[in-house]
Amino acid sequence: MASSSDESLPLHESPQPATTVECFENVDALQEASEDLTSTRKRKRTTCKVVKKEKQNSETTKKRTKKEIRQEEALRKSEMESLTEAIKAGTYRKIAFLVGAGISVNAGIPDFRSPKSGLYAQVKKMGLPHPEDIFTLDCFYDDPRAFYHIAKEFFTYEAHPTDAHRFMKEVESRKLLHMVYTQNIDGLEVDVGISEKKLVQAHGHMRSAHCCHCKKEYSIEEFFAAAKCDEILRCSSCNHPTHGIIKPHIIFFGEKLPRTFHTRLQKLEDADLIVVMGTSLKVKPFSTLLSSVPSSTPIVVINRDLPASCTRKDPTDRQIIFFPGDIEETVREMKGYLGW
Ligand code: CNA
Repeated sequence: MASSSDESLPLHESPQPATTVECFENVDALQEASEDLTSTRKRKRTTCKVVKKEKQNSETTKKRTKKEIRQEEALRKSEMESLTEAIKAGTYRKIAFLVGAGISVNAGIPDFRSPKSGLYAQVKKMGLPHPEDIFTLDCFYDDPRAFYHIAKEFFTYEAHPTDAHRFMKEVESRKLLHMVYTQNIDGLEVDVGISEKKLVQAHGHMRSAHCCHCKKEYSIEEFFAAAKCDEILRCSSCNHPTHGIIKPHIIFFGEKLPRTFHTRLQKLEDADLIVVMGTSLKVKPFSTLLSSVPSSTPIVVINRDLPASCTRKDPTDRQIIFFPGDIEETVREMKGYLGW
């Protein structure tokens, strides 16, 4: 299912890194960007409002007739009813979630690719031509300041699980959860209480850190303490001049995914329902996960837009049920139908 026409920068195909100078020159701009973000958060989580505005904008771009809207609403209602009736009837007992940054947007953490509010747009606006370079080892070794800055601004913010996280936990509490495969590094799945054995944090997490050269472990508190003072934490053990830098346990573009991603990959085949939430499915190899799902397994997509890899003409006629709109609203609607 992975689209060969993906525009994004796949995890195992690193982008051409920007020059060191480009990274350096834009640290001040990033500072300004993050000041913007802080005031945005102060103004009662305006991120969510921006997201809503974007939603309205995209909806008005394509003018739909009243009849079309009524038809869409009727279809949504009937699909929501049959899905939730099937869950209530016990048809699906092994539900697997494939999730991404979109489920944490309502917690105040921007995603990558939303056109205005996404992290890439905010960083790009400030003049960094290739924002994704911040997440490459080449740029990190050249100048870790940009990444430290982003980490300080976006991941020290105290975020709490959203309704989407709570929905997954509810599914687990009702013994219907098969697995959660997340691309998120914010750890909100852990905070909401998803058990470790049911969770794959495919792109790592921000709970601990290590030296990129000798792998010595450091606490995330040490990392953030340095980041907050705009200092770079270097390894006191190996003192390696270029690679002895402390980085959280998150996976950069081009790095290997954690072992659990590979060892628990096969479990996806046994799921009887797949729910995709809050991801553009543009980052490989995560985006290829759906290809290991048998074509008889229905896929539910809860997202503002349908990921490109889900719209491709599927010769197996896979059933894809798409609930467009805000994730939080959709999961609340679903819970209502489920009577949870
Ligand atoms: P992405 O490419 O930014 O896609 C996010 C998707 O969510 C888009 O399709 C949006 O339209 C959709 N979306 C955002 N908000 C909403 C909403 N409120 N309602 C409905 N849909 C919404 O992000 P992906 O997760 O697909 O990309 C994978 C990257 C993002 C991974 O490498 C992550 O580590 C990385 N990331 C993680 C976080 C985090 O941990 N919270 C934050 C930013 C980026």
